[in-house]
Amino acid sequence: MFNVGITDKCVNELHPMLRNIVVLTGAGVSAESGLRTFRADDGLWEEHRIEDVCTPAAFARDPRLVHQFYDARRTRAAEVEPNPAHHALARLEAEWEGDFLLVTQNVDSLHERAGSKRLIHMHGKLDSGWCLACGERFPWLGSMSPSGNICPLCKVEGQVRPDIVWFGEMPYEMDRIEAALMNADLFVSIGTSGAVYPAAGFVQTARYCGARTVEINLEPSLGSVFFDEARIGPAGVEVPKWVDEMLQSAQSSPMSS
Ligand code: BV8
Repeated sequence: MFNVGITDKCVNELHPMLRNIVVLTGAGVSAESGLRTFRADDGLWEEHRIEDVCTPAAFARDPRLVHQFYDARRTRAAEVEPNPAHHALARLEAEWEGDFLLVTQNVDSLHERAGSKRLIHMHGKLDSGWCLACGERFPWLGSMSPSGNICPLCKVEGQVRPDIVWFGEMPYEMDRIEAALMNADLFVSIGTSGAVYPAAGFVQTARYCGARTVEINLEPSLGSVFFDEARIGPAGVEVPKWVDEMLQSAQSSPMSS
């Protein structure tokens, strides 16, 4: 592990003030579960152009191609299991006395399958559908391709789209996320390249509002300069270690109410 800046001693010293935690995750936290990231050599964007599969214009132009892209990811996501990083974050949420919010850019459901509850999918979910005829959203399993694409509520055919935030679309629950960032004592970013906004700007907002900022990633992200501490290594190894440290130091100096 390569640890820049804060030593364990400082963490313990500072800990009494670290009540409110916001954690942001990206594709890197699900990589060890067997889900591809976007920008790695074998990443999703190697085979698919964002313009063809991840914009409203792409869906209007060729819904069949977009459904194929998300049907394949929905099938794959159902085949894999949460890894130690997902489980460690669920444990931190369950045992942390202060405020805790997990914001994920991921559309897989590995966080909630590991037990996370205080969770926001800011870019949507694979196992959710959105009917453009009646505007409703609902759980969706399996293929969304034209043949079986019937809204379970209004019964209109062919108007259900993936409930995913595409480029140019507003991410979900931005107000709740902004409020948590402004109230955070600690902001931790895990497994994300920091390439896409507004998520890539969260570290600056948190930092500006006085939070300590930590990055856990396989390599420094594009926003690494904004982090007080970088823990470089696989999330499945580094996140459980970091969570153990946080919970141990919480025990050694319980939070004043
Ligand atoms: C919007 C869902 C209006 C789909 C996604 C400001 C400046 C410039 C551009 C913009 C700007 N503001 C907005 C834009 C435009 C655009 C944008 O940011 N473009 C980029 C390309 C420059 N943003 C938008 O369009 C956004 N919408 O702006 O609306 C608005 C918004 C707010 C307020 C007012 C108006 C919407 C963007 C959302 C698009 N949808 N995903 C899907 O999943 O198919 S984005 C997608 O890419 C992800 O969700 C994520 O957000 C993003 C980056 O992916 P990562 O998760 O970080 O994955 P990546 O592969 O890149 O990196 C993986 C990392 O993990 C690497 O660093 C690697 O080292 C590490 N890693 C790998 N293995 C491991 C590991 N780490 C630890 N352990 C391991 N084992």
